[in-house]
Amino acid sequence: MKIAILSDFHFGFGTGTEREEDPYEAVREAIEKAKDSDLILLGGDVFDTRNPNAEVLARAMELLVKALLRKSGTRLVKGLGKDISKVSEIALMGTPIVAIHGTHERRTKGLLNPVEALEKAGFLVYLHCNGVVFEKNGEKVAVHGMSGVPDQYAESVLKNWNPKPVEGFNIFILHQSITEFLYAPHTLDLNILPKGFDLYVNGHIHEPRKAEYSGKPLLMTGSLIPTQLKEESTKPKGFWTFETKTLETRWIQLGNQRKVYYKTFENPDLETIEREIKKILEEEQRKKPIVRVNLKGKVKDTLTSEIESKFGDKILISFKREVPKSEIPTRTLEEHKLSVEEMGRKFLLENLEKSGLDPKTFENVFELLVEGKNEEATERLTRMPVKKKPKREVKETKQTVLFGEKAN
Ligand SMILES: [Mn+2]
Repeated sequence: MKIAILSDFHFGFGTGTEREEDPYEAVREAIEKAKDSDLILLGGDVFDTRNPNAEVLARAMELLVKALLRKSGTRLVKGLGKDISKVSEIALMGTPIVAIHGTHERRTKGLLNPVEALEKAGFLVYLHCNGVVFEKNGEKVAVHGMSGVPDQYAESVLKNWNPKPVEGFNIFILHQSITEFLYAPHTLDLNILPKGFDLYVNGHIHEPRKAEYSGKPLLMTGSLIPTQLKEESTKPKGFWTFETKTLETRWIQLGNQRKVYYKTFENPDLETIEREIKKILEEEQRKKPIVRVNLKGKVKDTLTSEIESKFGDKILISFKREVPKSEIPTRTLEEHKLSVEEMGRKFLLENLEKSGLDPKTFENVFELLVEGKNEEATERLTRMPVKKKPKREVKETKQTVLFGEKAN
């Protein structure tokens, strides 16, 4: 079978900005270019938020249905820990789409995440710690999927699930920060992944890469649009196709993309930056390019606004100013790439930690609060064990003792 492997569409990213259309345009092109595939795999972060609005949902469905309307001859024959009688016939009438949810769509237990919602509506087959087997012309392909879980729990979730390859070609798909490929506070050691599968696929990491795990190909899907702007984000976006019989792996690059530039300047003056931006504008640009400007050292206060007013209509510019550690970091909301909801989540986590409450439970509590389920949230909070001595209190005690000694 020929399998198209795509991920991290982030539908809804950039809503209300000039980049609003980017995820839809990228996915439209990708689905068009994947038209000869027998099966489509989505590695999570289909949506940018856990509660996409009606506009975003409608546009996502409009694009996904294009694959469902394409005949493929691929049949769903078996569920592996999944009741396939609940999968809609609509999802299986053309080229089937199998998806897991990512970090951006994760919701607390009992609440429907948007990828699951798409399964219910008949647009795809959703996996989380289960699998499905497809068949075409006598060839069987099994997809085993683990949706995104907080990285610190990934190992125990995997252990509980304990997936095993079955007859046919076996694909293992997940959405985690894997140590070798991404820096994050908690990462997953690649070696805890189960062995014996024929192909490993991981979403989440926005820079595509082909690697190996226990002698088998491991594909980092990469995203279809750049979200956080890093040096690696300057590489063109695209997706993978994989041929199960020949193991042929191909990278399909998208054509109609916004170029991304990442420039660092040390003690810059306006002219130096202007010269660089003009060079960018001389290159062929189908869409307004994204330029990330990193400023180091001495920077005139008015510099960024001067550049904005000169080039703001020709490029999408994003400044990052590196400040010495002694200064207070001036990170903006935009730089954190946090929505208001994410900020709320962050504040609640910080407050829980300060109160000596177990922050591991914070996600559930926040979700319940967002849903207006205040009673349940209170109940969970009161059930949480309080740590014996929060670190902060210990420090304060020491300081008091010191002060007392001096006073004496
Ligand atoms: Mn992502």
